[in-house]
Amino acid sequence: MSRYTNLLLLVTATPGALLAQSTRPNIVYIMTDDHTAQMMSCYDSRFVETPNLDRIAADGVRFTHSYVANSLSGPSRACMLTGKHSHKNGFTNNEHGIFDGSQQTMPKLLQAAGYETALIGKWHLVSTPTGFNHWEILPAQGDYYNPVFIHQDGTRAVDSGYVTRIITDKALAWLDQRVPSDASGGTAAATARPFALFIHHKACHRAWLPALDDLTLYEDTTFPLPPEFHDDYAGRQAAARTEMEIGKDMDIVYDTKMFVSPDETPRTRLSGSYQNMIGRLSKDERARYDAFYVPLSRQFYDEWGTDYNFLPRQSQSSVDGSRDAKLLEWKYQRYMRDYAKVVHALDQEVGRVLDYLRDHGLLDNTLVVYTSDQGFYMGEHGWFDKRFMYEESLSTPLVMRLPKGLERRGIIDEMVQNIDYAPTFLELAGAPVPADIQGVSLLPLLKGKAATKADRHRISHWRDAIYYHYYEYPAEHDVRRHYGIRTDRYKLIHFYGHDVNAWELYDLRNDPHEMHNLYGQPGMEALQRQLHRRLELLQIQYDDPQR
Ligand code: SGN
Ligand code: CA
Repeated sequence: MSRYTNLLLLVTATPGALLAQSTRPNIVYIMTDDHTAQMMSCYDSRFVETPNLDRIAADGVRFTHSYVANSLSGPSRACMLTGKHSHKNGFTNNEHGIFDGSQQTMPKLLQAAGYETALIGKWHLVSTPTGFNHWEILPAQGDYYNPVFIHQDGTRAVDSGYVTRIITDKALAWLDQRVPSDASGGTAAATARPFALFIHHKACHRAWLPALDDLTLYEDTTFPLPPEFHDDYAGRQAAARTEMEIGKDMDIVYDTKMFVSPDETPRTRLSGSYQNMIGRLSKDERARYDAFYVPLSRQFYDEWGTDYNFLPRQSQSSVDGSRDAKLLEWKYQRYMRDYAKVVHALDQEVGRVLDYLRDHGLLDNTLVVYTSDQGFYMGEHGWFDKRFMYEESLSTPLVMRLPKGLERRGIIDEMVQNIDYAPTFLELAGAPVPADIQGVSLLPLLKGKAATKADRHRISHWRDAIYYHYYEYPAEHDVRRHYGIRTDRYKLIHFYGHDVNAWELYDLRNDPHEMHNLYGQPGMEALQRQLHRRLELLQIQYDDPQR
């Protein structure tokens, strides 16, 4: 048992204290898919309101420099589960990866330390989950409407309703069966074993399908364009060659849902995959969906005609301010509105989890983590999707509500990464952190006044740079493979393989939107040398053979 856990027992074991308070802290880890900090009001007030997510930050801590190691679903999840970079856990990309479930993982180590573990929702690692006492997962990406779940006995069954709500229902049902109700009618006490519950949402992944109750939200909102929306990608080869522009790559039917119902004259190609998604709705549900979308689609095709090339191949930088520019902005507004609606449901469902924990006397003895598998572009550089080591998708939101004994509150500015969650949870559980885990425990940052001399030493020697490596190319969206280093001020990236071999260097203080690649510019020689050296040292430290 760690020194911290001993301290916790001492502090909380007052007469009459709930059983829950005298046990090791529970962990509720909520991870969403593609939810970016720009769309969370405690990070960015421009676009949406997320009162429940903000509640976690207001009562706890908010990390301002939180990053992933590989900005893609499966790889990010594998980093989180193992505390190791992709080249060490073996799951480098979604397309060809099968997670080796026989390897050491944090849930397994928590189990060995006496925790009961459960996983509900998106898994995306192909192999059967290991290390969980209970699991119910979506197959692959899963569906928004009436989704199928895979159960532990291997059976598959459809659950009726909207995926974000169903995942929450299942998570609360799991908690219910392990929290016996208190016969005296008072607050229920947890069973003696602490738990770690992993709630992995599908929201807000493409194609951003809202709950039917939320279809009309944000329809009166006109979202401001991000300043670098009309990026021309000058000096950035990989950025110029990607396929994630709202203008040329976002599909009118699949992404912005301008579907004309099959009983009408089909005036545009019908996206099969989109039909599969709304095809899951019951007749009545579909009527509600169509009541909102069909008039919008009619209006769209009336205005734009049916022979218009909705996917102009030219970069939006060459959009001339007339018809194309208008269509481009229209697509951006539809994208933002749909994404905002999906976030709304997410926020409400996270609120339900917080209320449940409060109502069952569990909140004070539970670490609640809210994060995403990566960030996302909301029109920055004219893009949607992620993958790049640029700020919007390298970052991931991270807020935590802390159990008693961890007294830190407010903003935490240190650079943290998703490989840090495993050692954090292990240290919190009083379990040893194996030496091959590459992340570092965040616990010293969370203790506040209770920080020991050793903790303060760890904080004053905190990492001053993070390492990143993305592998999925050739693949959808055409983002070239790259690795790089981010320090508090600079970023050095190497795009490699296939048709690209290019270095990029950014001064994040003077160029926060990463528009000016300084690599090879006069005067950059010394800085470049220094960053190359630091990058190499990180690759040696993490033992990445790709260097
Ligand atoms: C799907 C999406 C992509 C997305 C990947 C990876 N296309 O393939 O836009 O980048 O997932 O996302 S879709 O046509 O199926 O919507 S991840 O978050 O799972 O890594
Ligand atoms: Ca994702």
